[in-house]
Amino acid sequence: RKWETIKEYEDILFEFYNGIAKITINRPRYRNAFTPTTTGEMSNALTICRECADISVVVITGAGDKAFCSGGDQNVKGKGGYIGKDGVPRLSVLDVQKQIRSIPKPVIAMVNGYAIGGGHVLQVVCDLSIASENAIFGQTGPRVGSFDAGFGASYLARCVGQKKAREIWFLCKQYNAQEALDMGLVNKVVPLDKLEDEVVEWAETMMMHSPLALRMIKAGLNAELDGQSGIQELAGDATLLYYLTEEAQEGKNAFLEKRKPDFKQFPKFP
Ligand code: 2NE
Repeated sequence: RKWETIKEYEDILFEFYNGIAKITINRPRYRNAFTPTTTGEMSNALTICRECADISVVVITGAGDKAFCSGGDQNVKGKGGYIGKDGVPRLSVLDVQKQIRSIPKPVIAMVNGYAIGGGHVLQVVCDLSIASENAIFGQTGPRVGSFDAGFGASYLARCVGQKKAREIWFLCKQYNAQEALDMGLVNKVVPLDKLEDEVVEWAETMMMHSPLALRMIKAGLNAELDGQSGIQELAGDATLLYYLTEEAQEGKNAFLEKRKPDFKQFPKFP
């Protein structure tokens, strides 16, 4: 399988193969911990994934065979957030989480090792997670002076249940891939050397299905949980579909032609 580089970055690899864009956090020296540079680049890549019609499925993973992502890089954690090259503290991984959730295409976490702390939350917010047998999952926040009370708590609880989510956060234990599968944290576990094949197979299966149907079901599943912002996403998709109709075009045409619109010509479905 030949992955082609979409764009060169400092901290991530961004590659394309057969409709699939792969974002790889490329800091194996630090178990793929992220800095503001890493998350800024991920945001940029995800924006490209959203805009590019050739990209149908997004895969997020980590370089090497030890870690998916170990969360925020503790070397640059300062007062108020993670300090970037501009000296400003930020929590920009939250923007990455929001993008993963709102991009109207399936996002698969290819969990190839440790998914810990903010790295664990990243796999939680992906639509699907496929893990290798050596993957290890867990939160560390309360042990290292951090927490993610957003998607990292509420969506986690939706996946594994309230009791288990509280256990994961309060005790900061680590869980192996089989335990993760059993509690509904991931969709499937495969040997490490089969991981990418499995992920590509899942992506190719989804690519045979209607992209608009996948988009609407993702928005619907999110809307149930995301309050007004989730409804806004779903409503935006409804508007997109409405704009594809002759009925919506008639309103605009009538305005531009300075006449009364004739909406009676369009069928009203029961
Ligand atoms: C990931 C884990 C369990 C791996 O353990 P192991 O034994 O396989 O590797 P080791 O020796 O701990 O790590 C290898 C090197 O990577 C660095 C280590 O310091 C070590 O460096 P050297 O000793 O060789 O110099 N490294 C690993 N993770 C790092 C990190 N996150 N930042 C900087 N350097 C890191 C084990 O390494 C581990 O537990 N890592 C820390 C996990 C963690 O606590 N992450 C932060 C959680 S908070 C967060 O991510 C967050 C949030 O809660 C809310 C918003 C945003 C972020």
